[in-house]
Amino acid sequence: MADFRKSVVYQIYPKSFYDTNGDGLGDLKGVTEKLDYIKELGVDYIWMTPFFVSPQNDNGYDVEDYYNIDPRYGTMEDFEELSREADKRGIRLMLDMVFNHTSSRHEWFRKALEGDPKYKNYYIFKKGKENGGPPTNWESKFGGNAWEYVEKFDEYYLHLFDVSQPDLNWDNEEVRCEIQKVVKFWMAKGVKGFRFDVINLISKDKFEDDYEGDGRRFYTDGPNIHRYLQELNEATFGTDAEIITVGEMSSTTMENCYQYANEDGKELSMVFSFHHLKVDFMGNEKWVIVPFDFLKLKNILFDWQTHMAEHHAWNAVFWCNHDQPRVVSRFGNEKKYWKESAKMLAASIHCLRGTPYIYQGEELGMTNAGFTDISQYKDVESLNHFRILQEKGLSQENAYQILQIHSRDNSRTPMQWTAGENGGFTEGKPWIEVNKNCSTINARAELADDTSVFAFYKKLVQLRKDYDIIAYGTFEPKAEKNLSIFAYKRYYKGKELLVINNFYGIQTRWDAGEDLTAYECLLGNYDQQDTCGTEVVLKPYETMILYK
Ligand code: TEU
Ligand code: CA
Repeated sequence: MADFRKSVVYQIYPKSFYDTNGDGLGDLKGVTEKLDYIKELGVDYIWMTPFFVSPQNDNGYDVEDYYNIDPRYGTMEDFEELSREADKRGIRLMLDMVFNHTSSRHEWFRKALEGDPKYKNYYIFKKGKENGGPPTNWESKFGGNAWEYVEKFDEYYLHLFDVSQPDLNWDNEEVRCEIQKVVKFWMAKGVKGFRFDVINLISKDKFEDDYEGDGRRFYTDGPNIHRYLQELNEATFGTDAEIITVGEMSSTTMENCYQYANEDGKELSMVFSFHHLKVDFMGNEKWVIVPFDFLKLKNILFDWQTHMAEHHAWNAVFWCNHDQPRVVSRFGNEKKYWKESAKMLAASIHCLRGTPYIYQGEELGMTNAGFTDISQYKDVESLNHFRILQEKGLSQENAYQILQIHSRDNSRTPMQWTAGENGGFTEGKPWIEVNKNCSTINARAELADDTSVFAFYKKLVQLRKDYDIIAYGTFEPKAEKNLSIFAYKRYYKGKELLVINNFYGIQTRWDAGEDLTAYECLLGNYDQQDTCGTEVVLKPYETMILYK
């Protein structure tokens, strides 16, 4: 049986992974072709972001048909081939299910707009305020009000994301049955994992104006959320012990995650939470430039580590995904200590208690996009906020600086396979520009170099297989107040693991408070570890995984 605690998941954004037919878009055949590469890394699961039929306003997170594959990505035969080939290599597939909303082109929404009452009740239509204007002041995550007016009904529909992504009405039992059907369909195809997109937003509470925020407190971790998840679990994936699930939890609370990801298995296997990735925001506002708050980052991760364990709940641990900037550009130093910091960040997260996720290209140390012109950006959120920032009075130059740091396109530039044209991603014109640094950062070069970032990730994945302490050990925070060191211990069956990371480019000294000579170093990013008695001197961005 699959033990998700001993597994590592590799995330693929198919559009930017590998293009086999020269149309500039990655495709399913491209994933199949690169399976040996993924196998080489040693991961157990591939999470594929949505490849279902979609107008692609939000790169597939706007699903038009849950049962069919977007022809741009390939055919059902291509999917079945991918599934078979992955299986041969012992790799399982995890699909990305977007059930908070559909595309406005989904048949259900089209029928709703035609006035069919059955389908209108699949979505959330409301009258506006008596004095005019939308039902509530809630904001869409992609900017602007979250309600769209439909003249024909003199009503508004809710869209927490783009206007082309109407929210489904989970309070309608028929909707919940439709969702169950979709999950069962893909289970029957042999899928062994599901990631559920913004799943904690499906149960809406009161439809009231929010005078304190953007409305999220009225729909996040809502009143029926646990009931709906338990129901979905019982009716679908809960019947197959081999299936693993992860919920993407937007602005969630830890208390709710104790239940979402409890080992009682009633809801999900694990959760993505994002609090540690808001340490370079101002509150919830991401369209600002502030240096990341290291102490906050550390405290948040340590809190989740400690309390989730106390409540028998399991984390997904990660730095990167298709919505986040590249971690080496964000918390590392891509210019001066690119390799050192990429490895340090990898080790610091992979030895935590949780299932690690690697986002395509992270294992190569890929960096932010470096785009300088709006024509290079493709993401709906980036394009909207570029406009909104300037409407708020920011200069264009300023708006560009913010995008360069926070845009989701930073992680969506194509995989860098070779130093050749377009990084070997496509023989056509890529849908989004390839990062120029593919000449030095690319898979071919790194596969041939046993000191590469790739080689380091591969070792980390293997360590999880070789040392049960990484998967099962208890967690203890260290150096909590230290301003540059991120250190922790794990304990399991009389063994101890001590992970020490320097998050900065300045050498630093730390007293571990215990004899370090008793440890052996399992993995580090420098040839030599400078320890003496209880003291260690950490070089710039140094990491060491010590074991006794
Ligand atoms: O993202 C959920 C989400 O709210 C964010 O990660 C979002 O991109 C960010 O808060 C905006 O600042 C999921 C998907 O991962 C994302 O790609 C989709 O766009 C979104 O849901 C809608 O389906
Ligand atoms: Ca293609």
